[in-house]
Amino acid sequence: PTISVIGLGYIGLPTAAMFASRKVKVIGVDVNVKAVETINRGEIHIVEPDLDIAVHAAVTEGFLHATTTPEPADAFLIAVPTPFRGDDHDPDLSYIEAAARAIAPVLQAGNLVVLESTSPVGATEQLAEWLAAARPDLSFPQAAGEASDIRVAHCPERVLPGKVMQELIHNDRVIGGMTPKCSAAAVALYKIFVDGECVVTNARTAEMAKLTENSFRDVNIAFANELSIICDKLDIDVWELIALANRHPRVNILQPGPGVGGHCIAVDPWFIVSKTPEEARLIRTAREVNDSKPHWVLDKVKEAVARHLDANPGQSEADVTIACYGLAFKPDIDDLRESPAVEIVKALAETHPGQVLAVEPNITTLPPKLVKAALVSVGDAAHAQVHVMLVDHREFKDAAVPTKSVVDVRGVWPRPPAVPRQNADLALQC
Ligand code: SAJ
Repeated sequence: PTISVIGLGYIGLPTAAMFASRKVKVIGVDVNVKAVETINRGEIHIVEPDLDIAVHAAVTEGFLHATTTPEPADAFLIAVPTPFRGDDHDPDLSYIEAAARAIAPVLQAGNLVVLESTSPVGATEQLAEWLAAARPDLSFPQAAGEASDIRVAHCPERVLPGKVMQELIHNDRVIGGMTPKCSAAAVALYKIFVDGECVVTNARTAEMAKLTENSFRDVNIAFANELSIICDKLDIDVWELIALANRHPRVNILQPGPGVGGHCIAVDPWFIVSKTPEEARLIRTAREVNDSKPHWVLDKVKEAVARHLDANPGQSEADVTIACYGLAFKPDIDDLRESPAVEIVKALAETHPGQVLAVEPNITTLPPKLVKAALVSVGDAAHAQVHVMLVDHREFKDAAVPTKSVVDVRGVWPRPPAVPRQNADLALQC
């Protein structure tokens, strides 16, 4: 078969390369001319381990080529962004709609169209309607159900950035066709490279399954983040607490951090909330807890600066240098997009009168929004008066531990062991 992948980003390009690696002809389509040119040179415009080798091989062996205009194919995979709009967090399906309109003119009877983008419940049905509207003179969907000439299915991507090339092959896939024949066609397609099981359901359940996976993680991270705030107030080491609680055979608490970043976990739960605002109370609250964590971290840094000034009466805020460790949205990657650490450093650099240093071993230049901060090495940050650990990159675990005022939101630096509290009243009672 010939497979067309619409959207050559973090999901579409690895998926296109994966089909091509199985000697299937792949046409990659993207509106970004630069990305198309880069791929056609056998290079990549995004960072993902092993993707460069796969794309280079696919292009040089002639199995993958990229273009800005869709061409006829047997199957079309749509992997475009699905962000949310404004303060209401309503899903923005305009990229899916644009993809539907773009492929409609080249669709032929018997083609399969798979929506891979993470989508709110009902989006696959909506996609089918957009396709039908763009092909009014053709049979679909006048011939509805199994008689329709185009097969439509949802198969959400579930790969972890940083491990995309392995997870694409080994993860199970949830496949929700508009009809059983649509599901069967999609299973046959994914079986070309997927080793995991392809589990069939309907389109709405497949949509909700993906949203549920990321909401589950968001709710659990919110639990850890809330615990860290509670423990700070109660003078308890949250890292020790979680390690102790996790010794229970049925408890598995995640790790607190500066907040939740990335392009999925901080977005997808809103797709559930926006469809069912009255019912999705826990899911909404988890989002709010995680979104508010960077503000709490900023307050902690301000307290650390104030403590330093109390101990050094001759100094002013302008004399205090703050070193921040980590900018990426999670450890050991270079991806700074939607990163709570970036938001924290940006806010500090814009409000703190002294110097703000950023240590991020995975990048060589700071993004424009951090112009007021300076990118330095771990060693060059040692002289700072306040040290803020934001992302537990492996480089920081072996580096010298700062002895001065610290705010450690990832539990990297050693902390004093818990000792019995000296409490005179309690001692008397004993
Ligand atoms: N985080 C914590 N504490 C933890 C775990 C994560 O604070 O214990 C933070 C990370 O630092 C990061 C954010 O959460 O800021 C998200 O990181 P992540 O590693 O949990 O997930 P992503 O966004 O890289 O990828 C997720 C994955 N979903 C699940 O694990 C359920 C991935 O499988 C999905 O394919 C991806 O979202 C997606 O594209 O939807």
